[in-house]
This record gives sequence, C-alpha cells and structure tokens, in this order.
Amino acid sequence: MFELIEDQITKFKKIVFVTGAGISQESGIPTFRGNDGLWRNYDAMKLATIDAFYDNPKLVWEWYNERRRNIFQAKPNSGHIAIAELEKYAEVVVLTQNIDGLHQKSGSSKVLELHGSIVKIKCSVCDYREEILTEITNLPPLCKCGNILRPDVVWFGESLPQDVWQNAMNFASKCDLMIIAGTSLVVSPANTLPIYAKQNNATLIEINPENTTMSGEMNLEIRKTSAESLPKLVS
Ligand code: BJW
Ligand code: ZN
Repeated sequence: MFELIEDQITKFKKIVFVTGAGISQESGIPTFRGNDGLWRNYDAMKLATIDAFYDNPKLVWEWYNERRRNIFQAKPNSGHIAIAELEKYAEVVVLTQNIDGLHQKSGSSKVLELHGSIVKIKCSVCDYREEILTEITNLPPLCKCGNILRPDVVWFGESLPQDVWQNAMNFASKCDLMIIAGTSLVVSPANTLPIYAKQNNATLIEINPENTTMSGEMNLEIRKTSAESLPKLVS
C-alpha cells in the first residue's frame, strides 16, 4: 500500500500537509505529549496558557527561552526536506502547528503557522510586535508601554490568527491529498482540517508511529517516523 502511494504521488495536484511536533522530534525538539513533554517537572500544557503567564511570566519566559535556544540550533530533518522537495511535482501547502520555523528553513515556500512563531514576540496589552533572533535577557521583557512582552504564539483559549486560519481552511477544503504528520490531533481547531479535506474527497494519509483519534478516517496509516517515511514519497 505504501509502495502504491509512492508510485502515485505525482498524480496529486494539490497536496496539503498538516504537521505537528512529531515532525521535528528527529531534529531534537521534544513533542508536547510524549514522554519528553515535561519541562522541569511542569506539564507543558499547563504552561501554554495566558493564566500561567500572568501567574508567573518569568517561569513561562524561561520555558520559551530554553526552547528558543534549542530551536535556533536545530536543523531540518529528512522529513522536512522531503516535503520541500515535493514542490517539484505538485502545489504543496504546509499547515503547521509548530512554531520552530523548520519547514521554512528546509525550503518549503508556502507555510502557514497556525500557532505562531518562536521568533516573534508581542506586547500583552498594546499592538507592539517584533521579531527577535537573539537571546532574550532580563525576563520578563517589557514593552515601551510598560507592560510585559509575551511570545507571539497561540495559547489555549486564544484564537488562531484569523487570516491564517481562513487560508488554512481554504487550502484544506481544496486539496486532493492531505498528509498528516507528527501530530496527535488532540488540539482544536487544527484537528478539524482533515475533515475539510475529506469533504472534498481528498486522500488522507497519516504518518505517525502511534494511532491518533482520527486514524480511523485515514485512507492510509504509515506507522513510522516522519524522517523515515517521508523521503520515500519523493524518491
Ligand atoms: C512522531 C514522531 C516522529 C513523535 N515522527 N510522528 C476547554 C477549555 C478551553 C479550551 C478548550 C477546551 N476544550 C477544548 C478547547 C480548545 C483547545 C483545545 O483543543 N484543547 C484540547 C487540548 C482539549 N484549543 C484552543 O484553545 C485553541 N484555540 C481555540 O480553540 O480558540 C477558540 C476558543 C476560545 C476560547 C475558549 C475556547 C475556544 C488554541 C490551541 C493552541 C495550542 N497551543 C499550543 C502551544 C503553541 C505555542 C508553543 O509551541 O509553545 O500548541 S499547545 C501544543 O499542542 C502546541 C501544539 O502545536 C499543539 C498540538 O500538539 P502536537 O503538535 O500534535 O504535538 P503532540 O505532542 O500532541 O503530538 C506529537 C505526535 O507526534 C504524537 O502523536 C506522536 O506519536 C508523534 N510523533 N515522534 C512522526 N519522529
Ligand atoms: Zn505595549
């Protein structure tokens, strides 16, 4: 079955990838819900909220600062690179929940960041935004307006950037192949994207060593890691 898809990959014209933390796991970036999803004994899920940030902005910034350091030295793996190479054969759009920028680094030209970006920060009160590629010292950093700056990412209970989400739904609704790689699909609304593709009769492929809640909806489940399996699709 996997071989069948390898032979047929070029028949698809509009390919959408939905990716999550698992695709960067082989670049040395921990996932959220795996065994490595804990940071200093804190549950990462409890840090990714605005309440946690207001309770202890320094702690949440320390978590992001450590992740910034890790992400800045990480390199795209063969999974990211295979996705970028697929652009030679089809229109490819990557809808990623990751904030690490590794799809862009590997050469993918159309990447929509659903949950923001590690290089961007914004004021928790006013409209100030900026990109910072160096280390952030004196935590928490302060805005010129006197309020606390925060990572420009989407935490639980917050809306996704509306324009990004609209575009993501549009691409998902129009694709003929959706490949869902390295995500547990437990977080909404990103986990609804396969439903839009299915409504368009798209072929759905899941790449994940583990089952997910949506595995039953897939046309093909590849129970291997993304760095192992994705290069075979374009070879
Ligand atoms: C491999 C592999 C390898 C391993 N190869 N695979 C009750 C109260 C409040 C909100 C809600 C509620 N109930 C539902 C909600 C909505 C909520 C939600 O979905 N919660 C669920 C957890 C229940 N969603 C939201 O709040 C979203 N906003 C929203 O809905 O707005 C409307 C609204 C407003 C107000 C109230 C309610 C709704 C926003 C969600 C934002 C998520 N943010 C985070 C942090 C982003 C910034 C950061 O990175 O720090 O996004 S949390 C975290 O989860 C991060 C991820 O992008 C996201 C998804 O995780 P992902 O990528 O799937 O990772 P894992 O670890 O879960 O899975 C990895 C997978 O890879 C596994 O399956 C492995 O097997 C696999 N894997 N190695 C391939 N080598
Ligand atoms: Zn401000």
